[in-house]
Amino acid sequence: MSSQVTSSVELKTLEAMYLTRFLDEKMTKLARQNKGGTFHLSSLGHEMIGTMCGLALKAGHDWGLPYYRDRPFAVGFGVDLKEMIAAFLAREIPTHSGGRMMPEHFTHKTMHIPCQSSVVGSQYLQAVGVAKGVQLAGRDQIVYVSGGDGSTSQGDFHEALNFASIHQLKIIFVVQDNGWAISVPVREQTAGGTIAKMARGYEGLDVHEIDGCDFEQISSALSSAVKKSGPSLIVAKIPRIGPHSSSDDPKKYKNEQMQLEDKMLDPIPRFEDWLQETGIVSKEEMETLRAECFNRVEVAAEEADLEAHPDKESHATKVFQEVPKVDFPDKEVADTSEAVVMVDALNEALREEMERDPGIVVFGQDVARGKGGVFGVTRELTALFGEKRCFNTPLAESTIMGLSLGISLVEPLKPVAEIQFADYIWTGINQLFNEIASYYYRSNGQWNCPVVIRMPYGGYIQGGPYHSQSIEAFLAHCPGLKVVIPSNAADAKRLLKASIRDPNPVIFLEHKGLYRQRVFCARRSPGKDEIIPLGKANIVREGTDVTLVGYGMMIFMASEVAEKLSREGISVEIIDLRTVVPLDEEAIAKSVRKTGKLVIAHEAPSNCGFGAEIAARICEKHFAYLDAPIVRVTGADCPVPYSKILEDEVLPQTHDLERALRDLALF
Ligand SMILES: Cc1ncc(C[n+]2csc(CCOP(=O)(O)OP(=O)(O)O)c2C)c(N)n1
Repeated sequence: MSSQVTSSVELKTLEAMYLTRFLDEKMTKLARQNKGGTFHLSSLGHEMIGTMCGLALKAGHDWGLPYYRDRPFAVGFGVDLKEMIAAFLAREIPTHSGGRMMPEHFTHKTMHIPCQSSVVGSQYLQAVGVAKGVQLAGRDQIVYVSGGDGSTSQGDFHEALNFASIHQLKIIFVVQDNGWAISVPVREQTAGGTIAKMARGYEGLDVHEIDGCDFEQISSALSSAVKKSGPSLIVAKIPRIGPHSSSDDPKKYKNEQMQLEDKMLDPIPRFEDWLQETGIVSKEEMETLRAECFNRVEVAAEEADLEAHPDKESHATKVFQEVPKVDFPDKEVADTSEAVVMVDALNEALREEMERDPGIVVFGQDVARGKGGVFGVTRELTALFGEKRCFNTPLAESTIMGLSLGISLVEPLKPVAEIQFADYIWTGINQLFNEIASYYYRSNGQWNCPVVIRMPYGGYIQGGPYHSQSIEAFLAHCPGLKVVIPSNAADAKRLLKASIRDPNPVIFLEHKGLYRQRVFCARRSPGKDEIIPLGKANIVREGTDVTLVGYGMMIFMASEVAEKLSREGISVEIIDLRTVVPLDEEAIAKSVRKTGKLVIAHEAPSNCGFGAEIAARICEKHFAYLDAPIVRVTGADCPVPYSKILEDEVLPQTHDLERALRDLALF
């Protein structure tokens, strides 16, 4: 480095470190003044490693996913001071979250800072997703992600290193190891005392173990990581000076000597001494810079305080992004072509959409090449569209979900991921519920996650407890997710297309028992441009005596029953919801107004099942139209067992539906 350049980098670093320190001091004061923000996480001790990483990258070009203690990165990356303080005060500013997120969870779309959450460790897989997206899009951008030593105990951290190493992604992982996770010391957190030892096992990952308060060590590790085309991990040892947060008292777990030792390691005086000793910056220059930085923070705080608080009427807005209205004649077009089963209709939908939109990428376990998924839904997609657009992931559901989120942020990419069985989504549920679902809301509409997650679900195939679950009620309970369940081949194709074109996260549940069901489910294949808007139920059969509402397998079974009952003079109206979120409540209400009687059917257990939600809504708003109690026909409140004899007892059967419908009709 020439002395000219060196001097400029070092001065910029010092400036960013001062700004960070003064921000922390100001925020500590503001937290006591009841101006909107009360919770503060200081970055004292972390200033040098964070700011230097921010300064090494280009905001708006490269990507930053800094964790909550990494305000230094945000300052180095160039986030506006006023905006940071306004976010701290929970104000309604266009960037960040508009008061929806705690202030240290940075986000800024144009600067390429995706919306960070409170979940320790979840950022790593999202960053890997962004880096994979960058690689797929053929861009020359670097992805930075940071976390504390505690976060490396999360499985997501290891999944992220694994995926980044397999795919040789251009990503820099920075672990800011301050030796503590709140009150837990690193010896109780990490076998071997440092994550660097373990991480060296990931082939293709460069690991740098450095003193995170040493300018030269950071410069050297960073310049190597920035130049490398693959992944790097920098483990930077630093002190955490002071409490974990404004709610913590370090005296409960650090004695005075330990606290003093942390202070002695303060990177600011240490850097100042070094700059003076080397003659790069004089004492006077430093003093001038320090005073300037102090003033800039003071001015920014005054300006931030002028920003408005969020409008209380906006509290439940931006849960979903608006979808442009589609006008589709919801009628089957007469066609003589041969009927296709659901699995083929889904494969056609994927092929046609991938042809239409080159941004679509398909991934999951076993989805690629000859196998094409354990049910064959993604067959031939790799052959048709190449390895980049249909690829296998490791056997790790959290990876699939975090990857989906990250890739979806790299426009114009559109992830369509597969979870092999809905029963296995649980290890990925943190990324789905805590991250993907609320992304649009948390970022105040700055970012959306246009992901589609396909999952085979449901019983009646002797799949036992782990290949039979119907999980729609869990999913529907989480705000921000759309949940789609087709009951026949034509709907499956048109709904999958609608899901892919939707800007919101959509969970697409495919009933395994219907995949190859021909008698009831096969349909002529809909045309390329046919879609069904999500949230539009289908009147499968019109009737006047009793309404049956269901989805998936229940529609097939209820149709058989309704046919039989019609011969006894009982007229059943069947409503296939097709999507449980959004729910076509009006279609149900309209039918109940006509029949006065309602049976709700699903194979999931009754306790807190989706039927309870439908029943509650109808009772709340349409009670006056009911001529009889609402009846639920559901699975038993127990897991789905393997033996056919036991499974038949647990899952609703046609005779259960028949009894319920007949009894209610005669009520
Ligand atoms: C998944 C999860 N578990 C627990 C918490 C509560 N929590 C917040 S910060 C923290 C400690 C994190 O320590 P570390 O990763 O070392 O970072 P540091 O705060 O020391 O910088 C904990 C337990 C959380 N936010 N997320």
